Amino acid sequence: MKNKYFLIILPLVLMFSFNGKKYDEAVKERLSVLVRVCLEGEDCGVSSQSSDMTSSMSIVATNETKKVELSKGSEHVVKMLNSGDGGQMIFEPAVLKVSKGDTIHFKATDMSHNSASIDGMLPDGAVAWAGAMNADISVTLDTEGIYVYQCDPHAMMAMIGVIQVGEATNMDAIKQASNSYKSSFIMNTNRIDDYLNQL
Ligand SMILES: [Cu+2]
Repeated sequence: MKNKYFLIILPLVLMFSFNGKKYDEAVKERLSVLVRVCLEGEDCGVSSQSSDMTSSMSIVATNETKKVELSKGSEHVVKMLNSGDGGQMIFEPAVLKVSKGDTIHFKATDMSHNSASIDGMLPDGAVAWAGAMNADISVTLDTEGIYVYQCDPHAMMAMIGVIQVGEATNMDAIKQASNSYKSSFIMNTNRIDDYLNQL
């Protein structure tokens, strides 16, 4: 009886030990291939990983939005243009940071534009404005917060501008209002987000 069990168990023990050995060898082979590739290959291991990280870091750095600095003086000029550095149908500069009580002079440099504040996109209690077509208009901003304005005939092309007076006290309200406002844009759809991100 003992011999019978032994004959059954022995092959099993041998089989397991053989398989175990085979498995260890297979792992060693795979490891040595990895080590060899990493040591001999030029585009392998730490160096390629670090260059990947460097390039992705530089992408992040270039995507970082440049913040607009406070404009000096108490009077600022914004041109209404058919074409500018930032694209077609554009206010220049489109993003301004000024001090409370400063005056903005909108200049009808190119034809067929105006400057008008947008309902719900200026600070509470701020005075709205609506310039005539092809007309310069000067606006004094006495209420702190963010103002978004547009050119009426080119609002759908996102011909808009943003002015921050003092602190950005109403940023949350402006961002919320911008969600429905920008849904009417048929081009330059990222403009309002881009502009607000510069503040
Ligand atoms: Cu316009």
